[in-house]
Amino acid sequence: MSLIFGQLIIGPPGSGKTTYCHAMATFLEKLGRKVAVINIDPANENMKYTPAVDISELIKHEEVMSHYELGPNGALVYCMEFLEANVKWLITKLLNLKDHYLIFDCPGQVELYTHHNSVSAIAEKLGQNLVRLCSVHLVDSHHCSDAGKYLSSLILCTTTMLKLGLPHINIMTKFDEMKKFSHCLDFNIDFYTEVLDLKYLLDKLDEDSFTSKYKKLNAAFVSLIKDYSLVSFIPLDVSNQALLLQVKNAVDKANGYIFGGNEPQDVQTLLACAVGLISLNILKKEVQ
Ligand SMILES: Nc1nc2c(ncn2[C@@H]2O[C@H](COP(=O)(O)OP(=O)(O)OP(=O)(O)O)[C@@H](O)[C@H]2O)c(=O)[nH]1
Ligand SMILES: [Mg+2]
Repeated sequence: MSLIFGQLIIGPPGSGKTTYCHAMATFLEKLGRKVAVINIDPANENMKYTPAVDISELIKHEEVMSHYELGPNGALVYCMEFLEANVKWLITKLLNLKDHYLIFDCPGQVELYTHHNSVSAIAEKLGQNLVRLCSVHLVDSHHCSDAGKYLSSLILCTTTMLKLGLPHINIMTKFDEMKKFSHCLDFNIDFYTEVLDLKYLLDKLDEDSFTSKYKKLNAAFVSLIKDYSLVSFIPLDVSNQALLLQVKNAVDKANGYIFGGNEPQDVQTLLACAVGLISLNILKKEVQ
């Protein structure tokens, strides 16, 4: 039996998951890969891609809300539990896509990845059926503009990685937007993407009238993140081919796809990557 490889795209609401799924699928297709996007976000509205499998064929978010008189978050939890209970439905659909690379567009409710068990149970079941997944956790780069928000992103990433237990990549999305708030950045870009010495972040938290109230708590969080030392980010702007290539390479290593043989490389795409790399370096210089 052959393995199926893929990515589970997770992250807070609006972090860019659906946009990423479309951009990464298009990028991989240009490189010659056969890709299927699987939508498991029952509240997904504006999909630019056509999903090969859509959870709304199984259960509808609005119907759950009205039938059980639940709010949007409660209904999402119900839908994920329903998908877990009917995981065979999903597996049967995926087995028809054996020669495809899979990209899963997931809901943006972070508790599903930090506390609830259904998503990790579904991923585990897929793993038992030879689907090799890497979780790709998207965080909006806007969080770098505030020390407290950045710290909460680091905690979110660490908790999610530990809870899901999958090979994991963190992505800082909307990197093209960095220029807009570069005046609010306390450090250079590498500090945020490589999660450098967090002692400096603590100093910034102490300067803020709100976060300085929680000195001991901040220090405990920072020491936890340092002890696990699991978090770093790959920057991404979906319109930059070089950055998409960087993400693709990291994910291919993480889920083991690179060991599955060669794929044709489209020359135009590789050229666009080179141009993208130059524009990234220009952006980094502009922001610093
Ligand atoms: N400038 C910029 N905007 C982006 C990028 N990626 C996504 N966006 C924008 O971010 C907004 C949210 O994107 P979505 O893809 O809908 O985010 P999501 O995580 O799927 O959102 P939910 O499903 O509601 O949780 C949209 O307006 C996108 O156009 C990027 O790389 N650069
Ligand atoms: Mg979405």
